[in-house]
Amino acid sequence: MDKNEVIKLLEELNLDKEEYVILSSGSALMRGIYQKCGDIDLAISDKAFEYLKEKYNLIPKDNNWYTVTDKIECVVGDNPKKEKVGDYYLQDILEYYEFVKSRNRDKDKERIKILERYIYYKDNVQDRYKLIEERNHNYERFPLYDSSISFDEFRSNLLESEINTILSSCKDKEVYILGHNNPDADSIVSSYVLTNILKSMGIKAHFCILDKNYDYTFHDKKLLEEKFPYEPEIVNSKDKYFILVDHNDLQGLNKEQVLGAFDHHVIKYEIDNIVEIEYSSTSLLIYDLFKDKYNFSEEEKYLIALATLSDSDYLTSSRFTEEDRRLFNELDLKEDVKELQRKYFITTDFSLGVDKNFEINKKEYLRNNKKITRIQITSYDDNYLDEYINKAKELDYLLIWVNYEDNTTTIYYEDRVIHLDYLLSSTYLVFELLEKEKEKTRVRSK
Ligand SMILES: [Mn+2]
Repeated sequence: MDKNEVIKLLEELNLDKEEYVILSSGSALMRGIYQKCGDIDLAISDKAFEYLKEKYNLIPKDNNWYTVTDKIECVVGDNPKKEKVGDYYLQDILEYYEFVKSRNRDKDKERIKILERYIYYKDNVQDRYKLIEERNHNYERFPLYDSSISFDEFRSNLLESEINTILSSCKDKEVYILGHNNPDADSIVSSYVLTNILKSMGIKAHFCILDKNYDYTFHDKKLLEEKFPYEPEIVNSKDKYFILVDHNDLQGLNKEQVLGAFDHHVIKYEIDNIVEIEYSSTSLLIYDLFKDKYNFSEEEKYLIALATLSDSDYLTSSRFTEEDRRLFNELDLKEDVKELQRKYFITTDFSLGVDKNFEINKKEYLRNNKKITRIQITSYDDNYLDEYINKAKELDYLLIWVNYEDNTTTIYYEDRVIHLDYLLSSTYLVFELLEKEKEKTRVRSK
């Protein structure tokens, strides 16, 4: 069953939502961690039990468990730790995680990994985005975690083990550190700096790009040409091992070739070992992870600062949090940010025409199993906005139009135009916003 099927089943059951908690794999499914589950387990109250007894032929099993239908089982009198997510109470995710671990089944290994990532990622994002929420209106990003268990130790252990797994898999190998297609400053600097860090640990690391589709993106071409004095090795991907930076999808590589990834984008679940944390740049993430273990040179810090400027739209992006600012300040950039922005922040070149700009600015995303193509336009006015909305309408694309003069954002998606009085350049945050808006409309039309 997928999530919709489970919701349908629960609605048919017609129980008061206050009277039950969805357990086990169903709770992971409802959070979007799993795509499917076999059946649903519910912990129900005595009241719900009385109600179900009238309606169904409950078949008793061990320990107060009952079979309700071939798809639903329930337990009475169990009191699981719970969390409200959307309309439903779900079993606390840590409790479920401990349960899966305790089963100690080989086939659960993949699940455990997915759960660990979710737990780490969820809490982490929540912390960091609280700041953004306060700044940019109050739409909830994630359900609040109301557990009394502290995540801190759990998280740092998890992170440590993920890093160690990646590092130990590099032993006795030549490892190529690779940014994403059409690399930007963050990809290049992350790749360069991580290469240096790994080398200092005795790993044979190579700062590289691939021989195809690895022209520097036009956004950062000038910045890289003038400020970045190194040339990556241009390599063929055949028979090589890679560590990815600034992305975590395979982009044509084989899964076996990829030892791990350091990234600040949403996890795509295409590779196994990922250190993914929401920083405004991967370079800044790498700096924070290794600053106690590696002595960053002044030049490396300078490059990390530039990459962070580029990835955060010169510190204006909603991704640039207070925590990022604190780290950024440690880098001790001696140049004026505004001046750098004037020189290197390249907005969309409208002289290229709408067709060309749609071609070079598009990026594909997979969101809730749906492929979405998004176009991002940066500008200092809205002169061409209508023309670009029309084009997005024609192609059925998501358009994110960011105006850096007025600090406004216009979003077009599926026949809706949304104007925001703040900058929102992160596609991920735009998805969240759109889903929230859609949810609101759904509730209203009920
Ligand atoms: Mn980046």
